[in-house]
Amino acid sequence: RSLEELLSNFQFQKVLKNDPKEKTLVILGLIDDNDAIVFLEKSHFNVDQGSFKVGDIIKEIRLINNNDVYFWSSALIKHSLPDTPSGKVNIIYPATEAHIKKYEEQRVHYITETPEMYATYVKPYIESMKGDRIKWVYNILFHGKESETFVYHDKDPDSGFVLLPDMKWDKVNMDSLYLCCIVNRCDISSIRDLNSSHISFLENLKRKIIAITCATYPIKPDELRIFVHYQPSYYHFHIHVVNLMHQGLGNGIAAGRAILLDDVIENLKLVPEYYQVRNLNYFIGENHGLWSIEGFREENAKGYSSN
Ligand code: M7G
Repeated sequence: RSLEELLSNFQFQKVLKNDPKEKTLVILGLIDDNDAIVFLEKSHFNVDQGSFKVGDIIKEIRLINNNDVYFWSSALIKHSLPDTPSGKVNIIYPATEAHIKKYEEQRVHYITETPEMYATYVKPYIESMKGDRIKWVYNILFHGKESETFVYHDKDPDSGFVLLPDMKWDKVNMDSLYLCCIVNRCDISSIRDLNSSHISFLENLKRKIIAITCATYPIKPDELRIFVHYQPSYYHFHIHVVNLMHQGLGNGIAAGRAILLDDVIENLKLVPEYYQVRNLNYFIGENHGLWSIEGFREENAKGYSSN
């Protein structure tokens, strides 16, 4: 079904999140009795320094007030597709309970995950989150889905990967450049599976990601933030490649979520089993599957009572 058709059948149920800073709105609704999530994001400005004229982008303007040297107004900004979109609309349909929970406004909690907590609760949880939930990943890697947008595809089953535009990027605005690198190998679910035997694999990925990204887009190596998430939403190893200037990703680059790929490599060089032996600190929302596991919550709380 087409995007337009899905949107015209969308029946509003409730607002999941409305973020004034990010200028995003996430709404839950129904399409033919199935849950659907619509994610709306207002675009930021795409400025070409060479030819930018502020008058050209204002369609209508109304003064609110002025005082001394200060003028403030409401305005309608000119937009057109495909080069200057005014927004980005993502739909998840049909949406599962897990999707709804992920996007819903929720309280967050700080977690200190010990290796024991990982073995007892997190690893089994990760196993349960594979299968259908990462179907989109296998579609990309093995079934040609989105292949028309691939920036690069190395098919080697061990060292290979796909580099492609992330769903979060409008593919127009370089300031918000966002690529996703998904590795072909299926044996790394998260950083907990990495050890020193992966160093050359990761270094090779890093080198190629930078070379390819900078050869394809007008961006320099020192303008990229290359990182992984812990916890990620999807447990098949992938790397986020984002313009350093881009802050508008909610919690995506926050301390307690994002870990620089360089830091991962450095840590593995220092301690071969770094990600097996240490506690990992991060935050998760109350809707996260791990937070619903009583034993996991109790173990986490113990860490606080012993301080
Ligand atoms: P993550 O760290 O597992 O979770 O990253 P996050 O979504 O909480 O950041 C997965 C990344 O894959 C995110 O940056 C998503 O925007 C991106 N992504 C997710 N899906 C379902 C797709 C997809 O179908 N296609 C593409 N191109 N990117 C996706």
